[in-house]
Amino acid sequence: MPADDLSPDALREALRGSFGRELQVHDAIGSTNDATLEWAADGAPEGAVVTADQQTQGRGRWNRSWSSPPGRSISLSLVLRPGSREQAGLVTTLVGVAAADAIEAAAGIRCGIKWPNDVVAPGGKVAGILVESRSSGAEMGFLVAGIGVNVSWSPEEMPPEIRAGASSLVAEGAGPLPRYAVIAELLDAIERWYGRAGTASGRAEVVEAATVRSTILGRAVLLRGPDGTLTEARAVALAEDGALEVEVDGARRSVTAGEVERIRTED
Ligand code: BT5
Repeated sequence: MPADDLSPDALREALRGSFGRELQVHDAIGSTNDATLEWAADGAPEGAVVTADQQTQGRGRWNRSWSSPPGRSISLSLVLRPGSREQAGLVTTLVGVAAADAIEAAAGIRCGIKWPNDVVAPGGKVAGILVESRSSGAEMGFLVAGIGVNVSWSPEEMPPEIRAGASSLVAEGAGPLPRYAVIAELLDAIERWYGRAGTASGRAEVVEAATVRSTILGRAVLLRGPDGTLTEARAVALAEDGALEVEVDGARRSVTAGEVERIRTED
């Protein structure tokens, strides 16, 4: 049986939109993204959600692991069936904006977004996003958006290698928070931002909201490419498609994959 604050009935009652109406709540699971990718391949509709009290094989990007201990965090994955490539391309960006909005609404904590997929509170990363697909070729397929949120995981309980960069909602000062309430807020926010990303003017709003929350724009950064290459750059802007525009030695470049760290030089 899932923990009380993940009761499917409480969660269903708290939902406001259509996302989450198709719902699986597990006690323990390998990765909610894996289960959702399979379910989507079997025809799960847009908005179908898999969540779990804990993951035993939670994944980050590039085969890194994501920790989700029992009772302490939200592990949630959602099926999306975007109507256009433009909407699909903005999913990581809009889920980040939605997660920051939901955390602010549910817990009163102001979060920034560290491009492309980290939601950071003043004390560290409180949520991470992993968007995956299994479709190939020209056909528009489905996406699975996975989100992990540290809710009541206290830094003292975290392994040292995670504690250095991580925080949780309760550690940032939120009162006791039932996870179903945060999930309902999250799904509502994702549904709204995803809907906006269906139009060109709405996509501009997504990029504007992500720009306002960015922790790196205007800063000197170290870019790490998917192949591990490191480049010093200045983060300049977010493009319409969610790419990061940077300047390297005075030349403008668009970065679509990788990660960034701020460098404390002249900033
Ligand atoms: C992410 O990867 O931030 C994406 C995390 C996505 C997790 C969700 S949970 C539901 C769904 N099911 C899954 O299996 N995954 C998704 P990345 O940017 O690669 O960050 C991973 C790094 O963050 C790790 O190498 C650790 O250093 C650190 N980390 C691991 N667990 C963490 C946690 N709970 N809180 C903060 N940092 C963590």
